[in-house]
Amino acid sequence: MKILYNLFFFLALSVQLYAQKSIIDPAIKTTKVVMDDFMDQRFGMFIHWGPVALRGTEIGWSRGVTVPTAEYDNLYKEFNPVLFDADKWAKTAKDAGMKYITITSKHHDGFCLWPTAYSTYNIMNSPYKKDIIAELANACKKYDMKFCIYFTVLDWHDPNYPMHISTAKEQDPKADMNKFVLTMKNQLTEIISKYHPYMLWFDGNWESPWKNEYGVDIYTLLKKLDPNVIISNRLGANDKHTELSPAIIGDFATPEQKIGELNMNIPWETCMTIADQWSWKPNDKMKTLKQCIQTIAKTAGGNGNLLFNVGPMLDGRIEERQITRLKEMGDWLKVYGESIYGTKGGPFKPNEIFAATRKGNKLYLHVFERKTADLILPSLSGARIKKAYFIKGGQIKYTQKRKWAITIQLPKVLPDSINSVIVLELDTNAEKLPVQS
Ligand code: H79
Repeated sequence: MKILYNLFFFLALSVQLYAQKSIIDPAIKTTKVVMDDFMDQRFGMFIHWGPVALRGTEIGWSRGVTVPTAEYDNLYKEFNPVLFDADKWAKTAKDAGMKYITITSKHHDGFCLWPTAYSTYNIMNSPYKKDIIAELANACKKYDMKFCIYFTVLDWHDPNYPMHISTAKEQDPKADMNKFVLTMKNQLTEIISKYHPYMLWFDGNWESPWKNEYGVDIYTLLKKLDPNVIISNRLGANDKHTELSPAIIGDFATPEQKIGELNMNIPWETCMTIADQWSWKPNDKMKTLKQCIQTIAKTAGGNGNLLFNVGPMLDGRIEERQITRLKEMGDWLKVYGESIYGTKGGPFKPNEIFAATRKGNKLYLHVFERKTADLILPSLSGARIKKAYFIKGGQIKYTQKRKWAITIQLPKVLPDSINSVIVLELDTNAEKLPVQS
């Protein structure tokens, strides 16, 4: 009896919890066709920018911490990036082999890079007075890049948002979340109708004022404005960034500053900085070319996209050493792009030695290091290799023996010191192979 009572209590509680969390109507969700197109792009540029570049500290987070709040909130009066050249940014991304650009329209500090009618804290009240978002949207069109917009749901600057600093412990009773959400909806309507973004990258869904119902409301509004706009999974209150399910609001998962795990079931995009900080920092420690290339290979190998971040300087330029690094990535992708774009990840989990991607009957092995003379792979569920060769570096010796386990004889020196890609042509569709644990 007691067990039955407990069971009843448990069920009643579960129903209540489930009922509390409204979910998105499946009929309005972004379609698989649209999501497959997004996932085929594989590589994009993230841009974090704003008046904070005048201090070189972290965007949003340094406000009221390393830069006094009043000082931070007045930086826009000096923000005059006269060397901003949207064309150059878009070309930099294009030359890096990137297929899309996502820029911060508004970060946690509340500053708007576009001329919004719903806040005076925007670019038109800086000495620069030009619509940065519009210029970049146009440059993206010219270079055939998809244009995407980042927008955070928390805003430490807006008096209607109840937290006014990152370290706030209590909510301001004078704030009004209904007004705040209305402003947000007006701004997002503006953004969609002015710039027609391919994707919206929401952030900042973890603070206490945010409620799941706001997220449902906003997702529903966005889908009315543009049924195909893609939406990141940071709109639901406290939803985990690395997860996606019908209970989570959004279309793709967003692991941050780490490569997502191999997952064939949900779309995901890792966002990661080229150096340490999201916004520009003088002498920030930049990743090596090896780290950059292996990051994109391991991300694609896990079946995800990579949104690689740069923070332009206060004068509007992206640092030359970063442009050079990005160009080096683009040069690698010019040779090896077929093993990244439009591929699926797996069937092996990426590790420190290699990652795998696949397309049609080809399995691509991205070899990072010659740890042993033979690279031994588990069997491919009965699939047989017909041909094996380096994309750049010629034929390769291999054996496929008992139960079809594979041994690849690596040359003494790998043809590419960063990532040598081997093509295994199979007698079957590599994309259908089950994931190997
Ligand atoms: O926009 C970028 C980040 O600013 C934003 N998401 C990406 C895309 C982000 N907001 N919050 N967080 C990420 C997580 C917060 C991390 C923190 Fe910290 C750790 C905040 C305080 C300690 C990092 C380290 C920021 C300041 C110190």
